[in-house]
Amino acid sequence: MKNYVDISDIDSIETWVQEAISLKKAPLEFQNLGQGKTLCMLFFNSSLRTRLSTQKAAMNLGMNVMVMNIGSEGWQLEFEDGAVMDAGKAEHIKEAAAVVSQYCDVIAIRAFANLVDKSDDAQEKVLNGFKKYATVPIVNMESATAHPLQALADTITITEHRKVQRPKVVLSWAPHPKALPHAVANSFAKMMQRMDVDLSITHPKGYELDADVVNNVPIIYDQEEALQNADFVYTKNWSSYTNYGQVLSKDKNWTITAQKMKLTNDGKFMHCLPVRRNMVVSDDVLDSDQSIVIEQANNRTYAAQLVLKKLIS
Ligand code: AN0
Ligand code: CP
Repeated sequence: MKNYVDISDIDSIETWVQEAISLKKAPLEFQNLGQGKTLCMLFFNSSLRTRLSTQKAAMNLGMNVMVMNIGSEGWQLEFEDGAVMDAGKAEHIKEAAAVVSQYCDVIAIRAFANLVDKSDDAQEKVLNGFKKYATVPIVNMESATAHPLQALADTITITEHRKVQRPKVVLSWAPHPKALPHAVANSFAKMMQRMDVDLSITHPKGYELDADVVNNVPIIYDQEEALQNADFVYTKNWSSYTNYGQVLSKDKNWTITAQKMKLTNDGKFMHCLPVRRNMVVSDDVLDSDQSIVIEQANNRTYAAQLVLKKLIS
């Protein structure tokens, strides 16, 4: 594997999940592997989990870590080929990516969707710019359209908590006051299609995800019908994909409540976090034993550790 930018970079999910679970049992087993190697994490957006779990993962492998909030502290980058740089942008991605590559062995990047122009976001200019011009491996820490480290942690978590071989997994939209990206939902939906699970998606009309992500997965517009007998309820807000980046509904009838969780098969509640309490999910669910969100966040470390281990081995 040259880079980890999408879940399509995973050759065998089953093997990866087992390898990650082994790392979780003995996190320091490869603490000499990263000796003298450096991870550089570049953030164009905020983060709690991704930043700390990826740093922890690198430290468990004995790597050095450099972190830069490049979006707020770096030079403004130009991504267009042949641009005449006579306006605000001070540095071209060609130099920036090549220069960062001089200082480290792996570059990890977070660069969210702008949610203004669909085709612009689909081009993944930041991630692909680094991929093209860096001379070291690239890790996606959530790009415009994908969050593959989250999806890997999610699949580890489901494997650990499943009570049947083929659990019923429901991806449910929930309300949120702000327009959020599709990346988490995209990578989760694609990941579940590669797993032995019975996946369905529920959301209000107008919130259909990219057809290339959904494929043949059933969409159920009635949330309560979708939740029947679910083993895992993966909740996430996203903005409209059709009316790109728009918030079409903040309907709290879609909030996940303890009452709704009663429809499930004693199902587990999942969310990538950060989560808005009593908007996306009610306190009584998040504070109950049905919630596995903290374990999900814990597994971010082992997902990142596995990816870094493969990239530096
Ligand atoms: C981001 C999102 O929805 O993509 C990051 C989630 C990991 N969430 C927020 O901006 C609240
Ligand atoms: N789930 C996740 O990626 O969280 P952060 O945005 O805090 O990194």
